[in-house]
Amino acid sequence: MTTRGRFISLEGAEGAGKTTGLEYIRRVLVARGLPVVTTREPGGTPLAEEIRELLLRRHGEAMQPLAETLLVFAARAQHVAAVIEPALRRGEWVLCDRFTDSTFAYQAAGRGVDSAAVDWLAEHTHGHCWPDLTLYLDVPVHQGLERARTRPGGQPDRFECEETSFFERVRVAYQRRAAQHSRIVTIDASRDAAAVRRALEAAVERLIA
Ligand code: T5A
Repeated sequence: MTTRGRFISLEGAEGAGKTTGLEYIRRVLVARGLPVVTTREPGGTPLAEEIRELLLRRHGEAMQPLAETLLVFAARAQHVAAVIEPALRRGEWVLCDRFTDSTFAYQAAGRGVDSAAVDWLAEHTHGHCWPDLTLYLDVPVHQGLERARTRPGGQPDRFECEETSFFERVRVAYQRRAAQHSRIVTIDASRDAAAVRRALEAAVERLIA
C-alpha cells in the first residue's frame, strides 16, 4: 500500500514571500528525491483558476463577504477533490500557496464573516484534509504591501486595494491561529531573503526527519 503523502501550506499576507518560499521548499524536496506537486489557492485547477479570476478582479459592484467566502470554498472543493487528495493518495508531497487559514484570516477576520460558518464550510469541503505543516510568513503590513507593490508586473488586485486596517486584522488573525495550532510554524519574514530561506528549509527538514 502507498504511504499517504505530506501536505505543506504557505500562509501570510500580501508580499510576505509565499511564492518565493514555495520554490525554495520545492527544491529541498526534489533534491531529496521526493515527488512534489506545487499548487495554489484560490486556483489549482482550470475551474478553480476561473473562480480565482472572479475573486481577484475588481468589479463594478462590491462583492458581498459571504459571496466571496462561498467562491473561495467552491474553488477549494474542486481543488481538494481534483488535485490535493489524489496527490496525497499517490504518496506525493503537496506544496500549496495558501489554504483554509487564509479564509479565517481574510474572510472571517478581514471581512467579518462568522468564523463558525467558515469552520462549517471547511469541515464539509475538506474534512480532515488539513496541512501537516503550515509555514506562516509573518511580516509587518507596510513592508509586505511595499514588496507586493514593487513586484514586477501587474496592477493591484481587488484585495491589494484594501485599506491597511484590513491587513492589520488579517495579520492578527494569522498570529492567533499560529498560537492555537501546533502545525503552524511562524517564520519572521521581515528578514532578508536568505535568512527566510534558511528558516523555511529548517522547518521542512524537521518534517522530513
Ligand atoms: N484569499 C486567498 C482570500 O481572501 N481567502 C482565501 O481563502 C484565499 C486562499 C490572492 C488573494 O486571495 C486572497 C488573499 C490574496 O489577496 P495570492 O496571489 O496568493 O492570493 O496573494 P498575494 O499574497 O497577493 O501574493 P503575493 O505574490 O503578493 O505575495 P507572496 O507570494 O507572499 O510574495 P512573493 O513571494 O511573490 O514576493 C513578493 C515580492 O517580494 C520579494 C519577491 O522577490 C517579490 O518581488 N521578496 C522579498 N524581498 C525582500 N526580502 C524578502 N525576504 C523577500 N521575499 C520575497
